[in-house]
Amino acid sequence: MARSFDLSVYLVTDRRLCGDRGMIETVRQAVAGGVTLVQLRDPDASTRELMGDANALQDILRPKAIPLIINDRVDVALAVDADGVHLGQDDMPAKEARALLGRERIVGLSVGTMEELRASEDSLPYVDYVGIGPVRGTATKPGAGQAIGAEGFRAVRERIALPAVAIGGLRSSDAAELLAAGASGLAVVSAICAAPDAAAAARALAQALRG
Ligand code: TZP
Ligand code: MG
Repeated sequence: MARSFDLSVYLVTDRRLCGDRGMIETVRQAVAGGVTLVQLRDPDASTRELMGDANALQDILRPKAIPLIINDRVDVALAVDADGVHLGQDDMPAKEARALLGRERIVGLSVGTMEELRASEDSLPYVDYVGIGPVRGTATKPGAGQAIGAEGFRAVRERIALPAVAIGGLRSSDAAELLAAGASGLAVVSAICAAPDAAAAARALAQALRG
């Protein structure tokens, strides 16, 4: 369906965690370390800020053919010609997002619990991958819900016939357990954004995921 993508080292941005280095420079360094996909996530940004950030990220990511996914905002993804969107349970339903974005773009969906899985049944045919979590406790997203652990990840993952990325409180040391539970990769915010050396943090994840 969509263009090819690699979920293994999936960076979700949070500019509040990037410090003086800034979000764009953090992504530049993380890309040098081996990030395979970037999701621009900034619920507090204005539409203009989001578009500006997306354009700046595309300058870094396009030459390396690393997809840029926009969190929530189908309109922004279209306006900047991003590679796709990542939708939460309260965002635009995947069916409508797919109709707007076309077959080529990537549509991801967050599914954290069995209840959310049931609620997603109509959406999954329009989705390319799912994000499952929070696997561990996380301070990055207040209200992310109860941590489900690797076993909770596996239980949801087994019921979805799509690639799945694990998210929430994850570090490179979690890679082996989650790969064994069926993850295609780890989606991280603080493990890279809050790391003093974002390139080294991304490299450690890439190495752990390669096994
Ligand atoms: N969705 C579920 S948990 C989460 C998001 C965006 C935040 C994960 O952040 P961190 O810092 O990797 O725990
Ligand atoms: Mg959302």
